[in-house]
Amino acid sequence: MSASAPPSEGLRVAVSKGRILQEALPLLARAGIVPSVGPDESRKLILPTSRADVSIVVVRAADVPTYVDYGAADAGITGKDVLMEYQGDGLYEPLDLGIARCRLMLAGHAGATATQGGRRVATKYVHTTRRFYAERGEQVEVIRLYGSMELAPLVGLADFIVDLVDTGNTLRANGLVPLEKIADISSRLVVNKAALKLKHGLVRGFVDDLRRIVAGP
Ligand code: PRT
Ligand code: MG
Repeated sequence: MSASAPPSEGLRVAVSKGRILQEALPLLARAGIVPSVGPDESRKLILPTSRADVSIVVVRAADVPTYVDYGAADAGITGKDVLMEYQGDGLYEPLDLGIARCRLMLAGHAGATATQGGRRVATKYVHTTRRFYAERGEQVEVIRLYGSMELAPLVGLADFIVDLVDTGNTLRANGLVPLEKIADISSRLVVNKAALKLKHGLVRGFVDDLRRIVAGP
C-alpha cells in the first residue's frame, strides 16, 4: 500500500496547521500522541507518532473537513469557523477542544450600523455570511476574498467584512470596529462517520481520551 492510501488500520488524524496545530500538540501529547519528528523540522506530510497506531497529517485549515469527510483521515482538528463553512455531511463533531478561541464578527467603519442599507460584505466565510443575513431576512451582496478582509472597506470594495476577531487589534489598526458577533469560535474534534463504526474502539478511545483531557483538572 502506498503512503497516500486511505488509512486501513490505525488512526490518522488531520490537524489544521498554524495556530491550531500549536495549541493542539499539547493536548495530543497528554493523550500520549507526540509526532516522532517536529512538524516544522520535517518535510514529511504524514507524521508518525509515539503511538505506532496513530499518525498525523498537517493540512491547511479549510482542508481538514475534506480529509475527514472522505475518510482520508479518521479524525480531524479544525476551527468551528471552518466547519460552519463546510458543506459536506460525513462528519461527526463530538468535542469542543476549547483551543484557538476567537469570535466571528461582522465589522466595518466606526459609525456604520449593522443594518445600514446598500450593503456589500467581503469575507472568506461566504456560506456562513449568506446564512447570517438570510436568517435576518436581509439582502446583501457577498464578495468572496481569500485573505486580508480588513482591506476591503478601506478601498471601497465592501461596506462590511465578516472575519475572525481575537484581540481586535487588527480591526483597530485599520480604523474598523466590531459591529455584531456571529459566532463564538474554538477548535473542534471531528470524526469520520464510517470510521466511528469500522474502527469503533480506536476512534472511541481517542475521543474519550481527549474528552477527559479537555474536561480534566
Ligand atoms: O494559512 P491558511 O490559509 O492555511 O489558513 P489560516 O491563515 O486561516 O490559518 P491560521 O493558522 O491563521 O489558523 C486559522 C484558524 O485559527 C481559524 O480557522 C480559527 O479557527 C483559528 N483562529 C483563532 C484564528 C484567530 N483566532 C485569529 N485571530 N484565525 C485567524 N485569526 C486572525 C483573523 O483572521 C484576523 O486577521 O487574526 C486576526 C485578528 O486577530 P486580532 O487579535 O487582531 O483580533
Ligand atoms: Mg495563515
